Amino acid sequence: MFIIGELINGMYKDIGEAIKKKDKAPIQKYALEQLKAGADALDVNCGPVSRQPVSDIQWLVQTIQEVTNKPLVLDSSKPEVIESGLKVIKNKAIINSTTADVEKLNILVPLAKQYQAGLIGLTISAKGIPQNKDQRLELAATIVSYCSEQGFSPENLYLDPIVLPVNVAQAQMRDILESIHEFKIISEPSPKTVVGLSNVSQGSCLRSLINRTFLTMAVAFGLDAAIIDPQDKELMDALITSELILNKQIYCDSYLEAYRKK
Ligand code: THG
Repeated sequence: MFIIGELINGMYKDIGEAIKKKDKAPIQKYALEQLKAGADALDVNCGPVSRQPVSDIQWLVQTIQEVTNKPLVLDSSKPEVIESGLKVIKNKAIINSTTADVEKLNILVPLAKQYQAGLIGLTISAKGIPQNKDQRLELAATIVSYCSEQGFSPENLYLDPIVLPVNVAQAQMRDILESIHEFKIISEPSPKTVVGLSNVSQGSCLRSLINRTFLTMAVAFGLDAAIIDPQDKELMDALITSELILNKQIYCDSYLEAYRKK
């Protein structure tokens, strides 16, 4: 599993404050702690309160790059914010995200090619969030065919079925999971799949249990990457164990420690 740490997000109070005050220490601390806990990449999101996201994202990218050369996942719904982040990036970039709308694809696919970046494609369009897996698959196929027409390989594309909170969209959970498998067979080579895991438990009690149960199930449906809190140790243990069960990790009595030492 390609693990993307979710914690550098202005929606968190301390990160939001640090961005406002341009205080590097908390940002660099969260970056290093997430990597130490097992993150392969870091999501970078200025959050809903940032008033100048175009410059804030540059400050975040530069601040994080001072302490790591791991990939950065530029998370914004605004293409101008993504482009601004790309201008200062030295690490590998993943664009988070495009939708299936041609206006967005027209901007973000060329940018991904220009910067040799990965691209997350949300299966959403101007018409809103799909209500079933047929609509999800149709939007996924739109994104894949646009990318292949532009010569952007599906191996650099991460399709996201958009995880909804279980407390409001319980009836959709099975479709979301099945979509993960369906996305993998759209093209050859396959696109990759990703989810923003913590969405599933927003507004619920027992958040950590819901997160790790959903992630374990998603692993069984073939999930490639996840935006998660890597500092949730029980979540990481469940993730490692689900990969063990699927024969993606070699068994030994101390497999959890063995995985973490890698
Ligand atoms: N897909 C993609 N990118 C995404 C998402 C997705 N980026 C953002 C988000 N969803 C993933 N990241 C988070 C980060 C935090 C939370 C959920 C998803 C979260 N935060 C607490 C909350 O809202 O309750 C904040 C608590 C606090 O303020 O301290 O749950 O789906 N491609």
